[in-house]
This record gives sequence, structure tokens and C-alpha cells, in this order.
Amino acid sequence: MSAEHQNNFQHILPGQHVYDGVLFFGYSPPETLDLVKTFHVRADDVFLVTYPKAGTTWLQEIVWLLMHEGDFEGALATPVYIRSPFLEFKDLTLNEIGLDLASTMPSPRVIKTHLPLKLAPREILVKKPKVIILFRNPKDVCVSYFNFYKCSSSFGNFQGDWPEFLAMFCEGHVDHGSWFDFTKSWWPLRELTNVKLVFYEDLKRNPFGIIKELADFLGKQHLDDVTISRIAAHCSFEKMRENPMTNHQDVYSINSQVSPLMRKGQVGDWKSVFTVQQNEDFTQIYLDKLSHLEIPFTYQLDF
Ligand code: PPS
Repeated sequence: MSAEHQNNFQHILPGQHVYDGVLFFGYSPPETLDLVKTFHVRADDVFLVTYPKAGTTWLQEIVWLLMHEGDFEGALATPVYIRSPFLEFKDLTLNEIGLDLASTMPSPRVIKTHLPLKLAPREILVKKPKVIILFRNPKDVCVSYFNFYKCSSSFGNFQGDWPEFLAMFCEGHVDHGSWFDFTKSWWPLRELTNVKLVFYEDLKRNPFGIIKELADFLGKQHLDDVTISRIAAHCSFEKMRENPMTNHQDVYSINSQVSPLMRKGQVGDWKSVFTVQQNEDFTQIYLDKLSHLEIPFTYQLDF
């Protein structure tokens, strides 16, 4: 364990390890992370780049449907985590190995990764596939991650309290490492023509408009407004929460009684968890680390 990860935190992730300075759970083992770097990217791939809890599953369902011409029947036949592989994930109980699923999958592939740029497949920068980066304000990310740490055996069913988790998050002592480092690493790529940056809060505010933008970006301008509206409706929080192909209630490692993956799906839930002091401290940490990037995060929706 590197010096920066030698600290007072009690919680140990199952199979916890540090890879190139980034903390991981055992479901992204070192040999998988090695292989991810040399993964063969296809020019017609779509990579979904998100930090955990940014709304990945939502984006996966939307983009899979766009890339498959609004094939709702197909979407309702297979879980989203099989249709859209999580590249660096290896779960032998679930028989889900992202790299294997992706390698054998016909194009167009919709591939999820939570990796910071330095650990992502190198060919992303060479083959220039479409890349969609999804950002969500870090306070809501942190609250969502806290609840997921508690409900998931993959994360060791976290028994600590919120202040402890908040400290872990701020230190980057969580699976997939620092949100700050992840965000800093991908932000400069937003200017590339093959990259689109989307914010969770914008998707929440204007699902039809953002899905239409995504359709244009993905070369799917021919999809009509009726199809775009149907995708938006199919991917609403309420619909995805009741849909067994998206709600992850079949996943053995998630105890939905403690907290489901589809938990609240709101902007601003952080206000019900952060104390005034915690909010001030977190804001200061954010300002110290990332304010120079001027990323337009939204922390509440006014409607
Ligand atoms: S994962 O496991 O890291 O890939 O999780 P991820 O999908 O990124 O994040 C889960 C959070 O996204 C919310 N979510 C949604 N919000 C709005 N609309 C839709 N359709 C939707 N689907 C998932 C989910 O509720 C988690 O956020 P919280 O705040 O915990 O509710």
C-alpha cells in the first residue's frame, strides 16, 4: 500500500489494492487493469466515461438505445450491464467480465469505464472513438457513493458513518480513487470533436434536449422526435427503477433493502446529508483543488 493510502481509515474494500496510485476494490484486479490499457478500441465504439455514481446506468440505457435505433424490445430482453460492459470489472460469481464481454461483442459497442484517463485504454486517443463524459456535482456523487458502499458486498458493506465516508471521499480513499483526480484528468478532452461532455443535472432538467444532442453527436440525427421522447420516457428514473433490466435488483452483491442502485435520482439530495460545516469544508476543498478549471457544476435545480 502506498504512503498516501496509509491512513486511519478503518474500512477495507474486498480485494483492496492500489494501482498506479489509485485505490481499487478487488473487482478491478491489477491483471485486469493491465489488460484494459492495451484493450483494442474500435473506431465505432462509444465510451461512457463516468466517476462512480455520476448516473452511468442512466447514460448506458440512453446511449444503448440511441446506438440500436430505439430497440426497446432488445433493451427489455437483457440487463443493461450485459449490453453495455463495464470494462475494468471482473466478477466471477456474476460471470461478468467486462473485458471479455466487450471483446466478443459486435459493433457498435457501448462501453462503460470509471477509470481516470491515465488508466483508460490507450487506443482511445489513437482510434478516436466517440467518448461521452458524464459529470455530476460531487456532493450528490458522494452521498450516492456512501449509500452504495453500505448496500454492496463488493464494497464490503461499509459500516462506518457519513463523516468517515466523506473524509474517505475527500482523500480519494474510495474504489476508483479520487473524484477530483478523475475529473481533472478528463476535463481537457471535452474540446475534442469525438468527445461530448454531459452533466447529470442538465439531463435531469432537460432529458429530451440532451438526448437529442446525444443523438446528433452519435450520428443518429435520423431518429425522430417520437423515438427520442420514447427513449426519454423509458429512461426516466421511475421507469428505470421498476425495470428489471436496469434496476440491478438481480445483482447478488447489492442489498436493495439497505439501499437500491436506483435510490433517489435527484439533484440536491446532498443537502439532506451534509451539515453546514461539512458543506463549507467540502466547498473549500473543491475550491483549492479544482476551482481553476471553472467547471459549471449545478448543486440544485430551481424548479
Ligand atoms: S454506478 O454503479 O457507479 O455505475 O452507478 P451510477 O449509475 O453511475 O449512479 C447511480 C446514481 O444514478 C442515479 N440514476 C438516475 N438518476 C436519474 N434518472 C435515472 N434514470 C437514473 N438512473 C440512475 C441513481 O439513482 C443513483 O443516484 P442516487 O443519488 O444514489 O439516487
